[in-house]
Amino acid sequence: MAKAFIGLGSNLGKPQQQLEQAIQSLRDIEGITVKTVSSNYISAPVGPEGQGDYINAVVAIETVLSAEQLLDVLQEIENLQGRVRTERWGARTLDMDILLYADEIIDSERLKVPHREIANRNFVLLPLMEITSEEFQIPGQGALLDLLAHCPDNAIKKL
Ligand code: A4P
Ligand code: MG
Repeated sequence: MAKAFIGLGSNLGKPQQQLEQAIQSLRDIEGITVKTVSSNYISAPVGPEGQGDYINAVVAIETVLSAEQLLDVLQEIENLQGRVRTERWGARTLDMDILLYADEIIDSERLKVPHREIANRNFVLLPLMEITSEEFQIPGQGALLDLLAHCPDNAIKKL
């Protein structure tokens, strides 16, 4: 059994509902137990201009799936919810990223864990801190509070 953290984001098609539906899909999957769900946060888009604000949240799970199997599941849920991949960092109905998987550092072609942008995104660090602690360690990178102190100040509000 591994503990993992999933980052969710949406800025198209009723974002709050997209997040709720995605979390329900996670609950419905055998081999995944949803332990904690953060509040929703709204923030300005990072990436191409002209896209709407994002709703983000972080979910703590326990799973018997491997990290690669978990990625398959997340991509299936994204596709079910009408995700169309166009430009990098562009608008999307649903994005699900593996932020952390146990305390593993994974660097394969398909999968980088911890998520490679984790330290640059307060819309990931803040919800993660809400459901863990200020001292919580990102493998190889340090404590959440220290990472937040150096993170770009993307306008963000807890809903
Ligand atoms: N991949 C590698 N590591 C991981 C991981 N830890 N979790 C690979 C999930 N996937 C991982 O992802 C491309 C490929 O990354 C996958 O096929 C997988 O093999 P994608 O979701 O298809 O493409 P993407 O999301 O457009 O690219 P990327 O780089 O993953 O974008 P991000 O980092 O997900 O950023 N602004 C705000 N305010 N809030 C947001 O949530 N999100 C993004 C997307 C941009 N701006 C944002 C937000
Ligand atoms: Mg992604």
